[in-house]
Amino acid sequence: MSLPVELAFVTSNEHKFSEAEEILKGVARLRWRQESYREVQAETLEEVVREALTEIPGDNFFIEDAGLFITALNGFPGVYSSYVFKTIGNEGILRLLSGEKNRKASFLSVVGLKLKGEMKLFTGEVRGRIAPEAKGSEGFGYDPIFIPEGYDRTFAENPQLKQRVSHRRRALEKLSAYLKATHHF
Ligand code: ITT
Repeated sequence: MSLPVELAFVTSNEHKFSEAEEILKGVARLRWRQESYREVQAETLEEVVREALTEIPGDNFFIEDAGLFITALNGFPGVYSSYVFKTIGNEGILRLLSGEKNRKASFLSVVGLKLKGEMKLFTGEVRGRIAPEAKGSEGFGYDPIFIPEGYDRTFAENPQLKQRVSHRRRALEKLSAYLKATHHF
C-alpha cells in the first residue's frame, strides 16, 4: 500500500492549518509552510488564488483563500475580508448591518493545489446569516458572527459543527476526492 502523498499547506493561519489537518487525515500527510504570500487585488477569490499559485515557489503544496460575502452589502467584504477584519472587525460588520433585516451571508473557500507542476482549484461554500451580536470564543476571524443555515449558534460557539459544514471542509473534501481519484496517494 502506498503512503499518503506529502503536501504542504502554505498559510500564515494556524487555525486553518489545524482544520485542514483534521479533514485530510488519511489522505495526505500535511506539512505546515507557515508563510504569508502576496495577494493581488482582484474581484474573485479564484483570481487571487490562481495568481498566488504562480508566484509561490516550490511544488506539492496548496493554499486556501476564504472570504465572507454578505448579501445586503452586495458581497462585501468578499475578497477584502482580510483587510476589513483587520480594520473594522466583527463589530464594524455588525454596525454596517444595524437595522438591516436581510442578514444572509456566505463563506466561500478556494483551495489552490500545485501538485507535480499542475495547478487545480477546488471551491466550497457554506450559506448562513450574520448574527445579531458576536458570540462564542472558538475559531477565528468572522466565526463569532456567522450562523450556518439550519442552526442557531455561531461557528465560534460550535466548532464541531464548523468542522462538519464549513466552506473549507467542502473545498478540502473536493481536494481529497481528487487526490484519491488520481491515485496521487
Ligand atoms: P492565509 O495566510 O492562508 O491567507 P488568512 O488568515 O490571511 O490566512 P484569508 O486571507 O483566507 O486567511 O482570510 C480572509 C479573512 O477572512 C481573514 O480575516 C480571516 O480571519 C477570515 N476568515 C477566513 N476563513 C475564516 C473562517 O473559517 N472563519 C472565520 N473567518 C475566516
